[in-house]
Amino acid sequence: MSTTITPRPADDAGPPVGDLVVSVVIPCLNEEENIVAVVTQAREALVDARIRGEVIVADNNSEDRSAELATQAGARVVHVPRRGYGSAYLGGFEAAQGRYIVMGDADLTYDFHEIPNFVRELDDGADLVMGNRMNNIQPGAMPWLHRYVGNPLLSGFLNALFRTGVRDAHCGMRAVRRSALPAMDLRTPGMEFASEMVIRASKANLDIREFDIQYHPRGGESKLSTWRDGWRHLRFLLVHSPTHLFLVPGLLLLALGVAIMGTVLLGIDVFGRDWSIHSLIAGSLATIVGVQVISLGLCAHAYGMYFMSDVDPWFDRMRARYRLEHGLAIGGALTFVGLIVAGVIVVRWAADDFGALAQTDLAIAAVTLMVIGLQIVFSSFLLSIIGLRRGQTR
Ligand SMILES: Nc1nc2c(ncn2[C@@H]2O[C@H](COP(=O)(O)OP(=O)(O)OP(=O)(O)O)[C@@H](O)[C@H]2O)c(=O)[nH]1
Ligand SMILES: [Mg+2]
Repeated sequence: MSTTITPRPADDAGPPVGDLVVSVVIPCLNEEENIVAVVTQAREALVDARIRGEVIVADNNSEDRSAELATQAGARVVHVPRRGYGSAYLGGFEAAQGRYIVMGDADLTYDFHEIPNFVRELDDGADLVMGNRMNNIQPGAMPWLHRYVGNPLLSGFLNALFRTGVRDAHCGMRAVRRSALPAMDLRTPGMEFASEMVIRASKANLDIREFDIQYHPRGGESKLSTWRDGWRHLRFLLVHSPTHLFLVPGLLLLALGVAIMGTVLLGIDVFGRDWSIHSLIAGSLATIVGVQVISLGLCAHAYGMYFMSDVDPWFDRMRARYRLEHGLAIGGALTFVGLIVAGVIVVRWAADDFGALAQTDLAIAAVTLMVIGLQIVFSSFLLSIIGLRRGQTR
């Protein structure tokens, strides 16, 4: 690489001029025990590797001397008013001037001498390069719960939903091509920022790579709250995947409901039992909830597409093929069939001289059809309304 060293004096807090290759961005909240060593190591790593770079510390008004010490150690300190790991990075990214951004914690858990390895991958065309800590965790570096439960479960769930191929999605040491950031459109303020980067890079079809790094015990106090931050990651995964949050459970419920109702209404013998009324009510409930949840999923997809530029190819194809009128026709037809079934009940009742009413099976079927028909009619309108903003109503 044809880069030159530009070591800066510790008291120079302004941005260096010229074409910078690497901006090391370090989020920092009350890390006065570590920050000098971390900034010094990052600067040394740049000098040793003859990479022209800068070190930025993104601080959220640390209550200790972190910001002052970071400046003294030669970092450019960016004060980010909004609290949070993600907010700190977003502020740091805005200030960064390098072609590449290398990210790492201010707690001595990562070795900034890895910088050239990240740069090599980026030079080779990668957009996002992830460290993978899981094969090299030093004793005492990661609690048992995080190592064997939290990280594998959350990374596994992330890959089940988004197929990113990244094995350690929460690794704090990573590097990104600065010009790839607009495509990633990052926005989350908290620790879930780590997941967001991986998911958005994958959705934007960026070149993501990963290699093994060491993970060392932390100096100072952890800012990670296992349950709160674990939940924030999980919540982020769920709300960014309407297919898995709504459509998969909705379709399963619908299939189950229809199967149960069909079995009872057609009098199919299962285990030689009479599965009558109670099963039918359960089947009806599953059918209605299933349709409702699917409708919510479609609306969530439409919202993602029109308001978040989050386009799922199959949803886009479906949107192109189906119009509001298709939904109204399907919903209207189901409601109509439900009304016919209800009419049959009334006719039979009349034929029985309005005697005792005992057509519960048919009544449940009629009500179910009418409910899901009306749900589909109104959900179709809602889907159409969500598209109004961009004049995409269909
Ligand atoms: N500016 C800023 N930095 C933060 C905030 N929360 C955490 N950090 C920094 O982000 C990095 C990651 O936080 P850590 O506490 O190390 O969390 P972790 O790496 O997931 O877990 P441990 O290293 O085990 O504590 C550290 O450098 C923190 O100082 C925040 O709200 N604002
Ligand atoms: Mg850390």
